[in-house]
Amino acid sequence: MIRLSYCHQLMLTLSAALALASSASAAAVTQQVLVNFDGSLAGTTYTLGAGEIDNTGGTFGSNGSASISGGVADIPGNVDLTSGFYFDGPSLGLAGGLTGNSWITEACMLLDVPVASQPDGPGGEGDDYNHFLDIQGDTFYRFNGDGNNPKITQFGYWDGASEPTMITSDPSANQYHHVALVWTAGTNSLEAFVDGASQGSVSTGSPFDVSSRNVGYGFFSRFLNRAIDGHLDAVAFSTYTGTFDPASDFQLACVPEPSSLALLTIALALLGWFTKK
Ligand SMILES: [Ca+2]
Ligand SMILES: [Ca+2]
Ligand SMILES: [Ca+2]
Ligand SMILES: [Ca+2]
Repeated sequence: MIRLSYCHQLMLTLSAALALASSASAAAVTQQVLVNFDGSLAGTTYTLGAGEIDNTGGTFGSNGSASISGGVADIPGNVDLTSGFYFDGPSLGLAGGLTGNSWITEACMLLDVPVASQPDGPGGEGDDYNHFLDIQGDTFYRFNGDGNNPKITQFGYWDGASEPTMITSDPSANQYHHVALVWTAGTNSLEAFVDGASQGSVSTGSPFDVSSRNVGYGFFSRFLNRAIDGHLDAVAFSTYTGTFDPASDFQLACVPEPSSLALLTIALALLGWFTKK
């Protein structure tokens, strides 16, 4: 069963790779930050692993009690709400900043507990949020328990005067999901995706307000709080020109990696299969 399951995963990976290789991307995508958490943390300083990218000149790093093990980042918001990863947006050096460029921010995220059980801050209703994608302070994909019991999953942005939001279905716990926000600068619109499927889009016609320099993953990097209780297998931030196509333009594929126990089981199963021949 496990061997078939792994083969299935391998086939999915191969077909995804073939699809990427054989079809031209609908948009011209530039990878700006790509982190698989194969690097290392010393304090809050992240050193890139092989094949990883940080076009901010090395500002990608951690905060709070975020840690890395086995290529996966742990975001322990249940014990430290200041935990997460972020980079300095202006250090990308993009003319027009992030409001004036189209971009894709994405993560492979696993929630350790369901959305309804994600941690709350100690200060009452107003801090009952967990941001998993955060772009410069007022553009968000988050869990919101402020007046919502149970918490809702919500994305949107504040443009300085109004804040359109949409509620999406909750990502299930204990399995990886691909989560993404896509900004189209030409129309000032924000679209959310879960596992490649659009969750809708919002726009006020105006760009998002920039109240912070930071682009965050797993927490609210504007105030360095509101962390999730979960794990991140990879995060990526890219800019693009042309028309975004969710079938080809995401940079992360959240295929579950087999655990070392699963790999050992596969190895033993293969050994048994070969020795019977
Ligand atoms: Ca609270
Ligand atoms: Ca609440
Ligand atoms: Ca945890
Ligand atoms: Ca990883």
